[in-house]
Amino acid sequence: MSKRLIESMADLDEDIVLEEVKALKNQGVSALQIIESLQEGMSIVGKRFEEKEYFLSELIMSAEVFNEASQLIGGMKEAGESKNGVFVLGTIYDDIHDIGKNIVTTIMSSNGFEVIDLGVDVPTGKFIEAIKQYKPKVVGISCLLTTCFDNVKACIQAIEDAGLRNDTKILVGGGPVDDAAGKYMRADIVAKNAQNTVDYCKKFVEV
Ligand code: B12
Repeated sequence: MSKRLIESMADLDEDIVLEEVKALKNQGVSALQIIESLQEGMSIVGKRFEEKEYFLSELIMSAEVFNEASQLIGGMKEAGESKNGVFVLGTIYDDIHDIGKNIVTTIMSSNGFEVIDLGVDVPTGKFIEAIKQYKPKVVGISCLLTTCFDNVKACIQAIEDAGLRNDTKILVGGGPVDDAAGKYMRADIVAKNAQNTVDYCKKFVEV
């Protein structure tokens, strides 16, 4: 990881962030490794927000800097040939965070999955409709707010009650979702980053 990139992202120093992303790219560092450092910087932004050193305006600013940096990174190929089946994903209702979900979308597309992105603040009914329509092997639910853990749990329960869980694995992800939260929500797997997501999904597709 790049200490300079982590720190400049945490300090919201856009010029240095962009300069460092360019430098890392020129050194041949992979898009996913650059994103890892940016994600680490975002965690520090989150901590400063919790500690009231940063406020909502800084959170908004962090999203802008991250998006600028992602555009520079490029290299995360857009949709390739979809040979691995369908992956449905969305951010759970009451949650509008979408940076991580969008990265997962791009990486999954470039790894041969047809991604149906339902967007943010997605109600349970929309997940259920999409599962009926697209019959995905894997469904992904993004959740960045601990206050939304119960929404994810309820959504997964509703998918199961609708008889749609037998052929579908459910992956959850997003900063605060750890293994204990995944167990509470009764998800099949918790994915910590986009590469994990690809690895798990490929395994599910193979079985
Ligand atoms: C940027 C940001 C925002 C931006 C979001 C902009 C956007 N377009 O997404 C804005 C300003 C809108 C925002 C708003 C709020 N936020 Co906010 N936000 C963040 C911040 C700083 C970074 C999130 C981020 O983008 N990280 C970078 C990405 C790349 O990482 P990621 O999302 O974790 O994704 C990776 C993995 O988790 C995984 N992944 C993610 N999703 C999925 C899904 C699947 C299916 C899979 C498999 C994998 C996967 O892969 C990704 C790539 O590796 C976090 C801090 C943090 N630690 O996360 C707080 C944070 C999530 N926010 C927080 C809060 C409190 C809020 C607000 C309530 C603030 C307020 N008072 O209004 C609102 C809520 C709005 C709402 N209803 O959703 C808290 C949540 C605390 C908690 N206990 O729940 C955090 C943790 C900050 C903190 N420490 O206090 N926020």
